[in-house]
Amino acid sequence: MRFKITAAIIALLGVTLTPTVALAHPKVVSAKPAPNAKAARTKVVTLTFSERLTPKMSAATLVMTGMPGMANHAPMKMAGVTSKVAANGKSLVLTSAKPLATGTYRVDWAVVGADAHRVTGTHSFSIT
Ligand SMILES: [Cu+2]
Repeated sequence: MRFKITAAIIALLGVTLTPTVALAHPKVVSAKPAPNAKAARTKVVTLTFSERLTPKMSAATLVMTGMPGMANHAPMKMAGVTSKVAANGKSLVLTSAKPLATGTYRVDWAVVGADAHRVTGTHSFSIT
């Protein structure tokens, strides 16, 4: 419970404190797993943005940034992960062929919204 509240506050701060470059740029409004969450094993990561995305110009990659018992884990791009804009037009869905192993991960995303500018960002979480 305490963790969920902390995660919610962190998520809220992240949204509030993100500098606004221009009002029209897409930004992440929700994510599953949530930002910095310790999530159960999954094959799917979903980032939902504040506006509709241009599917052809919007994609993400998944990078493993840490593994239990392995110090100085170099960021490793995960093979077998695809990304796609969902039917709602606002969610970018990453799907892994295999359930993600225990460790820490970072999504590197790049999307294009209504104003045609490319916007990039990252989203971090861990799998327990
Ligand atoms: Cu723009």
